[in-house]
Amino acid sequence: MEQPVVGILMGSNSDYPVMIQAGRALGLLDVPFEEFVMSAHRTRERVEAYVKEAEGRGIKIIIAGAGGAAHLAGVVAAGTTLPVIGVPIESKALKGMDSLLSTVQMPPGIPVATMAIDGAKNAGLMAAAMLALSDESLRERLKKSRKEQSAGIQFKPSLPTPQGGTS
Ligand code: RP5
Repeated sequence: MEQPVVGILMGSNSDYPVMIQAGRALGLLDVPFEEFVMSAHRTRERVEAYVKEAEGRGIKIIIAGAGGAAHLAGVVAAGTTLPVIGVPIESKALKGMDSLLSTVQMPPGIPVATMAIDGAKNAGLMAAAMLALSDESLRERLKKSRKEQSAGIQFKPSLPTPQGGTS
């Protein structure tokens, strides 16, 4: 198996239905990744241990998704100079506004590149775009997938078109 270059972390198993999208996006572009559940609050030591050795194992980018008082991405970013992409997960009480603000409002000095609420797919694509800066073959795969995406955007009427109408 290829050495993972992207680490996908999430605060809880309940985040997985969203965070799976990051892995799917990377997988479709043949970018090797690894995924773990660990929480800035509930398993702080696990997060610290992961962050400490990630770079040495060849990880180049970390994606961190969490909901509520979402500190995971910030805590990860505090422990490494690897780029960290944050995914605020939609929460029950505040619909993800808590997660978004907790992730995006990093004080100057420790950046977290924050995606939209539940924006895990874009997190995967952003990681791929960063890696593509120094990987020509990945850059070509990314361009091809953009072209395919564009070709798939077409008007598909869900209601009968009025007579004489064109689409
Ligand atoms: C956060 O709390 C997790 O990232 C998750 O989004 C949220 C709720 O976790 P569970 O109570 O579902 O485990 O730490």
